[in-house]
Amino acid sequence: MPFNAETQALQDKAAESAATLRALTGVETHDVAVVLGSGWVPAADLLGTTVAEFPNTELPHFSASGVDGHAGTIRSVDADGTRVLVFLGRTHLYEGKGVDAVTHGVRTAQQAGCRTIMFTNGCGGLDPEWSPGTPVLIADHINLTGASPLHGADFVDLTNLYSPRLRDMCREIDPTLVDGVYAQFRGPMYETPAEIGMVRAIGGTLVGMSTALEAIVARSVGLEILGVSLVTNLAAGMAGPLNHEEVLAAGKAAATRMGGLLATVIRKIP
Ligand code: 8IG
Repeated sequence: MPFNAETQALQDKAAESAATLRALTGVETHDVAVVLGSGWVPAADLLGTTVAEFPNTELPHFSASGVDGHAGTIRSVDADGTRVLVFLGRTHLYEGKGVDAVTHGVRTAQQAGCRTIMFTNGCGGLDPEWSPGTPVLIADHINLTGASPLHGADFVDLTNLYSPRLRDMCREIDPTLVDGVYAQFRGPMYETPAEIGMVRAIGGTLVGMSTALEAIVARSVGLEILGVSLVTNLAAGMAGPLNHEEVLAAGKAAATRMGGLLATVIRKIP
């Protein structure tokens, strides 16, 4: 895959990160990357046996990541022989570090050998039937950030961005899983009710602050993509104030269930 010069420079940095990853984990090639977003961290322990774990700042070109000043963590997991690269936490666009910081982990996963990447996130839902804790397979996205993570005249096709094959595998495991269309906003503010009205009008059913830009880069480097959202709240203007404890409990139970789903899908991927 020939990259333009600007993109190649980013790929080279990611190759340096991947080289240090190999040294720190002793794992020559990772197969599947998993990015765990808000509320998904309990899923990490269900994926397999932890081989190594360290702050992402141990790798060159990773910056300490934002939410509660916590550095993100990288974990190498052995899932019955499938080597899984788990990112616990991600860089968000609203942190102001730019699109390249947001997507560096994706490029690193590809340089580490991954052929598949699974994005998870916590988000708001526009379907009133989706109570807190409902998992939704991302079928497509709408990028409302006003940003692109690509550089130069890089005309990347985004049809079937979220792999129909991987979504089918998920539904074989859990037939109750429904599809959604994820609208990424820049954040960090939540939407206004009017903005949620706009999202509904243009066909979005999930709102969040991640994933779309990362998925674009994942496609541009040839990764097969799975996206799973955990609806943690109804979108703005759709409900009264939520019971925070209820939301947290629903999220935790769902994350455990979703950890099982991801663990099973990972083992099904050739
Ligand atoms: I959790 O309602 C979570 N993340 N943009 N809107 C946006 N991001 C979110 C939301 C939400 N809930």
